Amino acid sequence: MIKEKKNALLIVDVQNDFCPGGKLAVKDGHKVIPIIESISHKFFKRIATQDWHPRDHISFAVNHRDKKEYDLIEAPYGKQVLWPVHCVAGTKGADFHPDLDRKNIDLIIRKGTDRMIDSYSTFMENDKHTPTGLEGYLKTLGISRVFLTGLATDYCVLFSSLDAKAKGFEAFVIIDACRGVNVPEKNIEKALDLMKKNGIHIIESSGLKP
Ligand code: VGL
Ligand code: ZN
Repeated sequence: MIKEKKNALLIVDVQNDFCPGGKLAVKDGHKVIPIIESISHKFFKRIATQDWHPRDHISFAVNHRDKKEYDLIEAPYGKQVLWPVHCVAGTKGADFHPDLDRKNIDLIIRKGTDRMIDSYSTFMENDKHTPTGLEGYLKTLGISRVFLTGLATDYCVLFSSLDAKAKGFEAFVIIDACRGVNVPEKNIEKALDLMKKNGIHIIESSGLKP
């Protein structure tokens, strides 16, 4: 029933650097993988995203003098958190986690590839102006409902869900298939509030139709 042509699964940034042992590890990040694998077959299209930065990327603290990790800077497009070096294009840290089954992925979208712009959302870069192309892919295929999973709940999943909704899709966050950074404190809680306020559905994988 759920494998209707209007439903797509978005697998956000399930990459080595966001999993335990990685450069920007999300607690229990790898635990989303068996859940994603268990529901993947229910979807018409499965899109995976990769955070994919050049080494001199604006979001890396080491690229700013007198700044440290998790400081905020004023970028040309607004506030930007400074991160440890992570997901450098072409490195092992940027690869999908080895347990994620690539054969079930229909499309890969890479984001954060411009040195001067970070990209949390898989639809639009942080300048809120530069598209990734995902909207066109989904709309061309007649997809109207986006189900989100992956890392991190309070960054890329949050901003992707908000943009999905803003672009006219119905958005569902499969919460047991997501894990968050939770920096600053209570950030995951705030993210969930913001999702709900914006009409994004928060569901459990067990609630999906067989
Ligand atoms: C992400 C921080 C920096 C994410 C990406 O995938 O949520 N978070 N880059
Ligand atoms: Zn990043």
